Amino acid sequence: MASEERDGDGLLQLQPEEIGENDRQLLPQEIQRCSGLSYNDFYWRYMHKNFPVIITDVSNDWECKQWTVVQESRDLNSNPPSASSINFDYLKTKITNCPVPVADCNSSYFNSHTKLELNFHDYLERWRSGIENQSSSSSAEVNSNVDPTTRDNLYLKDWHLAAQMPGYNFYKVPKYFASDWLNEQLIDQKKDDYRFVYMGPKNSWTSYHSDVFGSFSWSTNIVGLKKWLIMPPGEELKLNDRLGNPPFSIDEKMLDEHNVRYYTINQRANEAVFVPSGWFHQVWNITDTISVNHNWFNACNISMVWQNLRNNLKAVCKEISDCQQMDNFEAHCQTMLRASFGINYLDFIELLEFIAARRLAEKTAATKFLLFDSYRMNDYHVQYDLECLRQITRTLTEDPTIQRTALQLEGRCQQLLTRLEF
Ligand SMILES: O=C(O)CCC(=O)C(=O)O
Ligand SMILES: [Fe+2]
Repeated sequence: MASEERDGDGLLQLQPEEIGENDRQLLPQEIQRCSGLSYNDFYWRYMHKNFPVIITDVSNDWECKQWTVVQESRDLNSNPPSASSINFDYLKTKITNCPVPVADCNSSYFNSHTKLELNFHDYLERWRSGIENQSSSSSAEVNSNVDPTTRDNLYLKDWHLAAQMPGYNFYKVPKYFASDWLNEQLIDQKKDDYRFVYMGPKNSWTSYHSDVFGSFSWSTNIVGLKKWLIMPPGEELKLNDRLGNPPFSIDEKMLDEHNVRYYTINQRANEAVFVPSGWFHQVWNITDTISVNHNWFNACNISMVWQNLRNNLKAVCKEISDCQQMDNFEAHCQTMLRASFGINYLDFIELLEFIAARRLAEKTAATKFLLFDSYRMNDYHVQYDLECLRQITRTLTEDPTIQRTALQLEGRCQQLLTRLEF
């Protein structure tokens, strides 16, 4: 697929999809590692096909590179000759001692790691002393009586650092991930966004899951190594128990025993992993690791997010079906949907309205909006977003719940459709 390379100047050059002879939907043997991929190629070959990819060289010029220090090895024959480690002092000077969300990977509560809140500098100190204790005991490891499960295994995750310190530009969203309807709205409205920092010691891990809303995620390692096990949508059903519940944790042996089709990714520093919608995964930090990651959706996966929203509403309604006679049953279900899923029908429609208003302003009033302060869409991109917005809005207007409901959502969807069908 040939693409005109104009991404360098911040212009997101999308062109109509070219369906090639070899673009069959068969799953490739391996997840590819790409460098120098164009925006257009990423868009159609990976994001639109909902297939993972690893992109190299994404964080070379990020300020947060300084969160790490290169340790020169004393052993000249060692391989690799030098490794990076965490620059605890720099982190402390740059970031205040604010409360941060931490998961204890040594303990679980109702199928997730136990959560606690620590002050950032205290977290760093515990991490640093964990490393020191480990290196002082490692030489005597064979004789050591230290039970690894009694050591700290604290994972600082889902930390909204970018929102918390808006003036601290510690990273730059790679162009590939700039078409992001979710954060475009949330950042503008100063609401809780889906931009995160993760930092954790060797052996910290994230349990088996698929991402919030059925969104995409991208994850870039600043320092360290992560191992991922990831499977295409549908494969996860092979692992559910008789009640349909997924396991808390997986490994290769379990996946092989259940004939699950899966991929292993070994993600290094400076690499971004693109995680498609609905792909279940588990992630281990093989070394001390820091990563930046976003969840997002856009024209490519908006219909999957809508399907998830519908399925979750069904589940919520079923759960409280004994209250069906209540006057405001439908409104109550929407409240529960927001509480369990994170958004409800109104939130979803408001997001579509927001993106539609911006794209229409770009098209009709030539107003240019910058995505993540850096990127502009070309005309075709704006057009393509509008076409997808039209399709999803049409789907919404045909949805029985929206038509039936006393929530007055149908009128809003019709109005939006009229604006989009000019
Ligand atoms: O890095 C991790 O621990 C988890 C990352 C993840 O689940 C994601 O980016 O979707
Ligand atoms: Fe995830």
